[in-house]
Amino acid sequence: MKPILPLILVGLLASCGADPNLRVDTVDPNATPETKALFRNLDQIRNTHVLFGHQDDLAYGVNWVAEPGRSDVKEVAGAYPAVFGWEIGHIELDSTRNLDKVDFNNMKRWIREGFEMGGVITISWHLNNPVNGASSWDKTVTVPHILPGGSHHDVFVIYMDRMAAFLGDLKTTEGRLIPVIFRPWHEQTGGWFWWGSESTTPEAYIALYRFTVEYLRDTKGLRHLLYAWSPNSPSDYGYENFLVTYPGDDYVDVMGFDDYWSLAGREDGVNVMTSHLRFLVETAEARGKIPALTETGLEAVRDSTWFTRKLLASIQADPVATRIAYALVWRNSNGTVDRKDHYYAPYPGHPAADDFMRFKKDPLILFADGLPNLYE
Ligand code: BMA
Repeated sequence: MKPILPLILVGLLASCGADPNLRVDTVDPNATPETKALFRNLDQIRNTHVLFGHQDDLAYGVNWVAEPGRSDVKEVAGAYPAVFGWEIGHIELDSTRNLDKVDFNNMKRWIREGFEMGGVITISWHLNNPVNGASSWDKTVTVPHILPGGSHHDVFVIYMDRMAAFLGDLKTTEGRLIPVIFRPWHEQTGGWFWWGSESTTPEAYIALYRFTVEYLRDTKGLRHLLYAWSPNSPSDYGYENFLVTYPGDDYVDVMGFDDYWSLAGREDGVNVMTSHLRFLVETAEARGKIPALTETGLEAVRDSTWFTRKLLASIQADPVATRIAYALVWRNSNGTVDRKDHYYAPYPGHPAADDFMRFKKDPLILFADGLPNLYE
């Protein structure tokens, strides 16, 4: 007789991926109770749902800027996103607005609003180059000069201090710190940022990432951060190289990648994305990390069924792939004050609006209106 039960058990364990002896804790062992709860709850909820996220959702949309309560996502789908992405590039310059002209005081308020809706806050940082003042999209070799002992370390520390002050000021009206998934140094396997593959070695990159975590956690004592690490799409470098720039299990809570390419029209795109997500989930689970599709989208949503037939289809095609915690699409730039046709969620009247409503209704997908309490 075949040993059916043990096989089922082995199968179950394998499907959960993780080593049963794995210690699963946050990078910051002293994180606030709400931050630890967010980590645990994201890890739970991903077994049954995928949270939908949108960058800069409350700040502006394709046809409006800074109007209270507005959100392109809500105006099409009837609910706010479950994950709110924000960008703090230029906080390091002491600027009042970020690199996309979003006022930082407004951003703090919108972050509070998103949190009070029960949503998840994640923050990226396209900071300027501390050595030459150029933008993030500068390829000068920089990282060795800003690490401890480097010629521009002091400038970098000023940048970090300003950034940390902003993060430390994200509080509820009662003064409780709002948990944040901080996602610095993203897309480093792409060659376009000064911390990217054309300008750093994996060793320097890892040192930079670790310095950042240690500075925020140990020097600044910030207790409300989860740390996300997200290289580019594995299509760029192959699965075998995914962990080459991984800062290590002690430095990462959320493991993801940014992928705008797989679902941008190639014939086999859905299969490619499914395979990437499956790989991501298995890799993250084996390390006790939370897998997430940290950035994706199709610019101007040029395919009217992209949300169901590309994004949702690629997640649903494999039960392992469905165990990502969230998928976030990028911002809906306002064409009059910012880039034209640079938007990733539909707005009312857009050809992809109906499909986006179908996406919202799928039982797998959660927007803010369907969230349980993630902070308890
Ligand atoms: C990029 C683009 C830029 C923007 C940056 C930071 O991918 O959207 O226009 O400045 O993100 O938000």
